[in-house]
This record gives sequence, C-alpha cells and structure tokens, in this order.
Amino acid sequence: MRALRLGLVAYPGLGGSGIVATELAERLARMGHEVYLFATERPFRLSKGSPVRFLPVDLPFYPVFPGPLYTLSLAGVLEREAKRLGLALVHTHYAIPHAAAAFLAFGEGFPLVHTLHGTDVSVLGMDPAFHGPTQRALKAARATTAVSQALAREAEKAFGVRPVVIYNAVDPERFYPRPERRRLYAEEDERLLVHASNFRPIKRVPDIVRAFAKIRRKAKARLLLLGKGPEEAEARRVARELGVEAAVTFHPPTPHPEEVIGAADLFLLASEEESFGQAALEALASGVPVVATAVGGVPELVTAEVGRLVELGDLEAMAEAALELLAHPRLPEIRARARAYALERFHPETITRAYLEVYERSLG
Ligand code: GMT
Repeated sequence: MRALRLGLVAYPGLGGSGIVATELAERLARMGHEVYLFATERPFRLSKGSPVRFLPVDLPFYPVFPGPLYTLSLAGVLEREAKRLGLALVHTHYAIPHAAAAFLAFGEGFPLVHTLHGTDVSVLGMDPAFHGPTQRALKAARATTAVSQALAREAEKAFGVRPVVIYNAVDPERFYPRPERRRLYAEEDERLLVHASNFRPIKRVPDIVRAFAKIRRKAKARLLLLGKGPEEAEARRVARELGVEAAVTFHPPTPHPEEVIGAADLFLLASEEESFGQAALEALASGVPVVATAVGGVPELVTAEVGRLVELGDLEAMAEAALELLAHPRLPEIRARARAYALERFHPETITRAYLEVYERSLG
C-alpha cells in the first residue's frame, strides 16, 4: 500500500480513546506512513523516540472568553497544518468535540474519518448542546468507525450514521503474562486481583471493593486498583468500612500498566457502561481471565472461555465468579486461552489493516 500522510486527533490523558489513537498512530508510522498526532499535550502512551510527530493544540485563553476555546483552536491548527504538511486524511478519536472541530476546519471536501469510543455517543453525544453539530459532522465524514457492535448500534440510533466496527487492538509484545512480578504486589499465598481505570463513577470502583470484600471472606487475596480519579476517596472509604483496607493497594497510574496487569491472577471490571473495555483486553492478552459486568460491548470481548460476565451491580455474582475461576482446575488452560484468544481477534496487525482499508475507501 502507498505511504500516506495522516493526521490523527486524540485526547492525551488517561482515557482509552487516547491510548487507542496513540498506539494506532505508532503502528502506522512504523509501517512507513507519515503520521502527525494532534493533542493538547504529548499523549501519555507516545513512546520516547516515536516516529509519530506530535503537534500541540493550544488552549488559548483571553479574559474576554468564558473558558479556553479548544474546539476552535483545534479546527484552526488542523486547517493550517493539513495545508502546510499536505495531509491526505484526518482521523479523529472521540467525537466530542473532535468531529465538529474537523468539520469546521475542512467542511465536506476533505477526507475525514471519525472513531466513536463510548460516552461521546451515549452521554455527551446525547447532550442537546453537542448533538446537532456532532451529528452534522459525522454525517459529512467519509467514514465513521465504532469500537464495538454495541456502540455502532447506539450510534446509528443517536446520529443516524452506520459506523464500521473496528475493535480495539492490544500489543502482544507489551501485554503478556508476567507471573514473576506477582511477588512485587502480593504475598506468596495471596491471589492478586487487579482493576485498572480512570476511577470515574461509571467504572463503579467502590463496587469492585465491595465484591472483593466478599471474595476475601473465602480466599486470601489482594486487590490492586491501578489508576486515579474522582472515585478514589469513596473506594478507600468503602475498603475501610468493610475492613479490607489493608488488603487493597491503590497504585498510581503508570506508563507501564502491562507490568502490573501481567502479574495478576484475575482482572475485575464492574462498569455500568463500557463500549469496549480496553483494560480488560489488555488483561486477556496478559493471560489474565476477566470477570466483568455484561454491559455495552463487553460481551463481545469477554466470552465464557476466557472469563465470566455478571449482571451490573450483582456483587455476589461477581465474587462467586471470581472465586470459581480462581479455584478452577483448568485455570492454567484458561489463562493460556485468554492470551491466544486476544491475539486471534485483536491483533494490532489485523486492526491496523482494517483502519487502512477504511482510509483507502475514504480517499476514493
Ligand atoms: O467514553 C469514555 O468514557 C471515554 C473513553 C476513553 O477515552 O477512555 O472510553 C471509551 O473508549 C475506550 C477505548 O475505545 C473503551 O475501551 C471504553 O470502553 C470506552 N468507555 C466507555 O464506554 C465508558
């Protein structure tokens, strides 16, 4: 395939959409495409010495503005840099406000691809303040993609567009089993349960602590909560209230989550909404089975051979499923299967190829 000059737009912080965009940008650049990544700061997961060129988007503030004008600033930078660099296509991740900003920059005459990630459809996309401009932008784009079938269905209802489903990828050379690191986080006789997220209310981190307290009654285990966010204080409070404080480790975000996730015996996800569940995929690739709530796109990812699904809020079921897996006579096979399954369905090469096909079709 010919080498393309591409612009990708992402949030640089701890969110999954930024990680997906950054990793895609890196893979495309390593394949020989010229890739520019637009974000307000250097994305968290962009490696040092990366072939991807980071282009900063300013957050201009003047006393006359009620706040920084991110959308307008992004539109201006995209328009200017696309011309200067001769970009062939711009691909945004997370529609709010990226789709509208790109539409503002280029209108309909330029190849735009937008990837929907989750709350950009279900929460922000439904907000009357954002819906109209976002819908107009998505309808005008050459292509829209969604990270799961569930999200594509939701987007069709919300915006009347039919996204192409491209699942997220996981890097098998980064996420692999690391049992030798287990002793860094847990005692010899403790099972290590891990959850990783941005601790927003939607992730229900306190529920994970509640399920863990039930698990602790029957098995010696440690819960490691990797990340930070608004629900941390509440999760700590619940751990104290339930008397498991000493068995819960709060681990700050790290650029190397693979070192922690790969050491786990089990991964827990209690989200009330999850279009995909990138961290759960990273766990599977690390050979770590997942117990998760059956919401959004999670059932497309967590199947019975590699984990267990439970109803949202059913903490008894979550604890039971975790205990069942931890005591499963074929746990080593399940672990091996989890990794093999993640590689079969979510290999970066397959996923990158799918995006390149969308780019080719969009370029006409
Ligand atoms: O939509 C969000 O809540 C934010 C977004 C993000 O940037 O982290 O998360 C979504 O995108 C991830 C990457 O595609 C998915 O793994 C998450 O499941 C999804 N979050 C939700 O649907 C809540």
